[in-house]
Amino acid sequence: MPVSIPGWTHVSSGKVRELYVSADGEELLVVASDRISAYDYILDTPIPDKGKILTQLSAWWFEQLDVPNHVISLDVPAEVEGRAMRCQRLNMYPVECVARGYLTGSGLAEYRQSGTVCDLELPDGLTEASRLPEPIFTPAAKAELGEHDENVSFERVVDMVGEEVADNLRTTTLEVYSRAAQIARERGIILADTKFEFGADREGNLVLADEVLTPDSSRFWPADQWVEGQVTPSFDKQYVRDWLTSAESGWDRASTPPALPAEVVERTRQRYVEAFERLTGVTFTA
Ligand code: Q0Q
Repeated sequence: MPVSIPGWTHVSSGKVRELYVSADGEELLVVASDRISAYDYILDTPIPDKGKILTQLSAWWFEQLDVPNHVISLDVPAEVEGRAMRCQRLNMYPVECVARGYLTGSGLAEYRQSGTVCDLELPDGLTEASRLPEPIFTPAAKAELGEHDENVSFERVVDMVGEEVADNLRTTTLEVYSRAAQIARERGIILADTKFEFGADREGNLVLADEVLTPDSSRFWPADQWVEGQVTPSFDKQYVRDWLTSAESGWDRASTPPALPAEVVERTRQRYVEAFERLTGVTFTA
């Protein structure tokens, strides 16, 4: 049950986040919980401070990026101190704006099926974790909670939002991804792909929204563990994935996963702290 926050009305739950609207309807409070998902399940065991770490990371990225964004303030109600952002309410575009610099996941599956991703021709001979010749825009239509988004062509996006906005979504997505990937790579982290969400303000300007460039909205890989052709370990979730698929967990992969051992929780928390500190250069304080 989402926490009750005086002056704010809860309006929506994501897998690991909650959304509230202000009394005047003009502001949103985006709250990050300590929940973690793996293998499309929301695990029963929280990762302490995960919501705070990812909110502070997202806020840092918004400051690094020279793009209009929806963040108003980190001055939020005490109930969600450190794990929420007050944001400008926008008219959201129904498009998950994904940028990929490397081929994996649904992009790789589509490529193996058709040689294309979102109708984009790619070179022959690509494999798991191949670095793409240049980053690509691979939009998806938003799915209901719990369902996978559906990769769509650029032409489909044009049909959804019009050519000018579609062009702007693609250009801005690729520019922001490339800048962020450069910053991350300088710090030993590969930003394999990421998902942005955009909205329009009252004047129709494109505004970057949601969370940005966190391990929940992106694939973060340790650069020193990347080997083309092999599944690269997730910077943040590999301990959880490895334990869940180990004999020790006894998980059958068909039901809700078991509670995580304290050691897996602590090592996973440390990975979020490490990602935050390596990227931002700031020491995380809970
Ligand atoms: C908006 N969401 C995401 C979500 C459930 C977050 C609507 N600035 C905005 C934003 C943002 N960010 C949204 N709507 C209007 N203006 C974001 C998917 C969903 C919990 C947290 N949904």
